[in-house]
Amino acid sequence: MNIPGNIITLIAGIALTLISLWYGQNHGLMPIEASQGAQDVDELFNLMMTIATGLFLIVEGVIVYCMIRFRRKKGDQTDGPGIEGNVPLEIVWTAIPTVVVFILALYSFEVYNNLGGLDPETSRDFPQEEMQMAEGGNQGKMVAYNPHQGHLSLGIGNANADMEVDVNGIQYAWIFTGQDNGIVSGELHVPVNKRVKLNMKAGDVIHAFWVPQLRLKQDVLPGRDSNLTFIANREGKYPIICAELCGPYHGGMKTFLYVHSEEEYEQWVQDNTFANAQEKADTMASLSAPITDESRLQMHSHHLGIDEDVLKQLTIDN
Ligand SMILES: [Cu+2]
Repeated sequence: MNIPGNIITLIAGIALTLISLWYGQNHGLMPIEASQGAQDVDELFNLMMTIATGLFLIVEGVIVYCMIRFRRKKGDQTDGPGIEGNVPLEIVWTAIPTVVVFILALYSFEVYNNLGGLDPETSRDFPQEEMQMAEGGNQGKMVAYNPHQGHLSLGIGNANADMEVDVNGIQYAWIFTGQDNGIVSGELHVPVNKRVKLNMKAGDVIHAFWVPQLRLKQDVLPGRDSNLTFIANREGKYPIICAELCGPYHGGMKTFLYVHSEEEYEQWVQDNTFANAQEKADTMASLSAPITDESRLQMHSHHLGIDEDVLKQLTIDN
């Protein structure tokens, strides 16, 4: 039976589409989603995987087919036919990638926008404020641009948040300071389903704050504040990784994000507020107590083997 070429091409096309669609949804490459917005990112990634799978199968399929179909016959030393130029084919393989790139560009723009990446204050890299100075009547105007207005920011989401945490990235740790509770910690603790805004800065070199489960990554640059706003919607413990080679111990620069239930978070705040306050009180007490000659002597007398009576005599004689 001789099946027409068109039918074979059609069947191969359908099979290719089905395989690509299935693998695009079932690649299992992503960790669990722990934030609102993670799903948008994954849908974009799945679309890219679907297209990439299709392209891979076409390219590899053609190679394998040609290897078998056009294999050199034994004893055949002749050259193949010289084929050159095929305008329709060139139009097709230029047009298809162009369309694919356009779709991905628009779609990724949309996802970035939905995540809050196109917040006017966040997205505009150099806010330019015109400063116009009239020079003597209408002789002319001098226009000055001030590229750094102080509110220059990088990152995703600048909207009002339920809580804000200051993040300092230094070689080789992340330091988190809660803005409303003042708790300083080497780990990030947040309540579930609350909008959290991270105000991030780098203390020395460039770092990158990355939590794969939130599908968020942001460079942290010295001298330029950046921020990340997210809503973690799944309780758990997720790795925070520095994704910028920042020095010899870069690999050790990791910690964890803890997403707590409301009550658990309150408990954590209480526990740490108490610990912090106690520490502060102790420090304050030892700093505020005046050190007199007597108390200093008393401190050292212990080591010198002088007892209380001798000490009293010494200080009174003095
Ligand atoms: Cu780092």
